[in-house]
Amino acid sequence: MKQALTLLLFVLFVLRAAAWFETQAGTPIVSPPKPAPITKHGLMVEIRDVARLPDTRKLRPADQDVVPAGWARINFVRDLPDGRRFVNDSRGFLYLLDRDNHPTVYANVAEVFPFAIYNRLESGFIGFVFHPEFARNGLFYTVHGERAAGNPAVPNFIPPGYTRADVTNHNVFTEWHATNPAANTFTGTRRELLRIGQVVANLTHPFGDLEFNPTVKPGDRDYGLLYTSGSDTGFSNGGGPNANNPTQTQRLDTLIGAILRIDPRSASASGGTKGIGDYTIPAVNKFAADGDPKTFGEIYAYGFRNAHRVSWDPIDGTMFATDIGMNNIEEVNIVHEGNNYGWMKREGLFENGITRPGGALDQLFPLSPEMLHGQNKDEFTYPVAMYDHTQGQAITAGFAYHGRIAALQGKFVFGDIVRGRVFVADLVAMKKADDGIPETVAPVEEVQLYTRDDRGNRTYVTFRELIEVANGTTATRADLHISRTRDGELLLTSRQDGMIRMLVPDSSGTQ
Ligand SMILES: [Ca+2]
Ligand SMILES: [Ca+2]
Repeated sequence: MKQALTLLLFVLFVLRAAAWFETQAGTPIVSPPKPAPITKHGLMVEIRDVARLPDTRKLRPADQDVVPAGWARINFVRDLPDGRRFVNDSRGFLYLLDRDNHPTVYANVAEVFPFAIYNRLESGFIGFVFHPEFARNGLFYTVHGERAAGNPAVPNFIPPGYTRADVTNHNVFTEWHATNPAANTFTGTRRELLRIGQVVANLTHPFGDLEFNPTVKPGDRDYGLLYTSGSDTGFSNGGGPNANNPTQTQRLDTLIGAILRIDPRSASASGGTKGIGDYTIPAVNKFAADGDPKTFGEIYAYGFRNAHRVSWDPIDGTMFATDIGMNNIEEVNIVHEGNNYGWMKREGLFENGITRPGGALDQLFPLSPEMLHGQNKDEFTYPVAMYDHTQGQAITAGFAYHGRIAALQGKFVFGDIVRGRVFVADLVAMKKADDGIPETVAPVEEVQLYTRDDRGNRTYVTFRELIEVANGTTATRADLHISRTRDGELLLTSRQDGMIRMLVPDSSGTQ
């Protein structure tokens, strides 16, 4: 019954979307299109505080900190199989939470990267991930941003057509080797994997996510391979003379705009083909096996603007990427190796104006009805769920949920970074929308969050209100990020208040 209802809603949504697109066809759209607003349909989930990181507000001079008033700036929470939980403050600390969720510094990342910068939304110590065999090999990986000025390090990669003189910032992947993986503070060595030069004015859209596919086992062809987010490295709106440059996208002879898949082992250790940095190109990668030296073997899928998070459905291994749009459309994509996800030629189900003579990045043009219906095909893969900028400004991570909260089971849970709204789309509908037909997309609905006090009383809240209460001041951005625990539950964090919160089954039964 529930499945039938979902299907009915899906069909209704498709018909409605089709009608909407029909009326738009042929006319340039220079203001944000307005599909149906995302509304609530009775889905309510309890949210509870788990832990708060130490206050690092005074760590950097105010002019070197993107949000000086932010208590701590969390991007990722990661659990190890042994139960230890780690979390980063992008101001430069990797913390370990003990069983009582008390944080201690595991590694002082800022200390070892003196050229790191902290003045952008995605900057400083941006992300980290543990190797699936960390318990045995002690390996984990970080990504951070540095300034180029005065920096003696030489990038392994500079976008085609530019030289080192054009490089403004660096985006760096590092492998850390813990001498004793069981220790609760890091001691060990580091090895730089890849250093990418960015040439736009600001550190915009750096690679920020490193992931291992958690759904595969030793022996699988995907096991131990490191995935990255997909990034145009600021060639859309990174500022300065080199921004707004569509010629840097839609090509395979670059790392720009692509989700990469690499074997993090040095080629000297693996015996395989060396990549652009100190890592190995997986021989199984499509663009490594194509016999074409002009297509970079690191590329897994391409055509992304800022696919800043990737994740997998633990049930069937479906890979997702949430791609932050320019002025108009936020996308959830199902990722297939070798596919082209459209940026800068496409944004959502639209042609982006930048690729037309006299056009601009903030303009959209509708696809023809034949294209939308899938009667005519192009070379692009379109999103399976999306929303526009009347509803939010930047999509968060998203996860296929199969945890303890009944209301969220079978949903893809995501949200909007800026507004802090929490959204879901039905996984069955999303997978059905992965059909090569642009206009079929899964409907999105909003989750109503609530807290319970000591007496069990329910209070309806927004994520942003929770931050404002924690900080005792208003927040211009929610800076919502989402992480997944080792047992599949969801942690909501913010770069504003340093609190880790969890979505939990309703606690009224336990009061
Ligand atoms: Ca190739
Ligand atoms: Ca579709």
